[in-house]
Amino acid sequence: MIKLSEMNELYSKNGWMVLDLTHPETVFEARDAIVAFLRESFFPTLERLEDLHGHISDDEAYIKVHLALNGFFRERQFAKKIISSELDALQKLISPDLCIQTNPYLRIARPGVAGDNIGLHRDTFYGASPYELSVVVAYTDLDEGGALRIVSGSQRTPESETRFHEVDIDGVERGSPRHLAGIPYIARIVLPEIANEAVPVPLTVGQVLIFGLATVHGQEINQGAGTRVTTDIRVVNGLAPFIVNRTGPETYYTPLSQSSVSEQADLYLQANPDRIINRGRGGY
Ligand SMILES: O=C(O)CCC(=O)C(=O)O
Ligand SMILES: [Fe+2]
Repeated sequence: MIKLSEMNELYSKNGWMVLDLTHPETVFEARDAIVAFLRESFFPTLERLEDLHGHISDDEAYIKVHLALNGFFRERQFAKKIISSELDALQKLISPDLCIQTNPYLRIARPGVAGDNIGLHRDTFYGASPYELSVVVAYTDLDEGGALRIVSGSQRTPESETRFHEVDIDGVERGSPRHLAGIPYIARIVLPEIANEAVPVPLTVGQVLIFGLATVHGQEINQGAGTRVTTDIRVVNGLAPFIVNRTGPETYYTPLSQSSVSEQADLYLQANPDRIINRGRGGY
């Protein structure tokens, strides 16, 4: 179990850390519900989520399963349950004022299928703020081959030195089902000399990987034996200055927690709108 002071130290040094959840049962419940849903809707003989790729016959079936699972995950509000159960640690790491991504993405990466991944990148390539964090929850154990990779300390490297090239992702059209399921149609991938510095971060179910969106991360291809099923849940300080604007719906973030000081300040500002100096929480 990692201590809070250690958590801050690791984050300051590397821009990421692995956390053992204090309530891993929220993740086990979500994992079991996902398996039950897949058995009922698609694959009656599925036993372990790791074996999902063996049941998916082709890309068309993959897309269907991916979209259905994304919908199921969102509808059941698993992200909110998991993050809420870990509120203490996250509030100490980030702030008592937190927002959570309203509709996080569920990733399914079959072993050996490059098109299931978005490659190594930092989300600031796409306009994310360096204040935002990704909390990656694993529903399958991920060994070195199946794990996401991270470039430690890359959050401090200027964008001008973090060069990327754009690649078309196979079978993903703008507005297509896969695009809507969280795969960009054009991926911005770091150049090989940066990708080569990335190290795998193995996870077991009950652990989460937390990284800032300026830290280079991702997976080029799942080289593990099993399917990778994860959700990356954005969490951000509710008072973060969104110096880097992101386009997108107003509802990208939902407020999750607030200090009483911020609550009272908000009430003051509601009563005195002329005093509002920035757009505040989740104000994309
Ligand atoms: O899980 C993945 O494949 C990508 C996750 C990611 O890029 C993120 O959390 O920002
Ligand atoms: Fe990312």
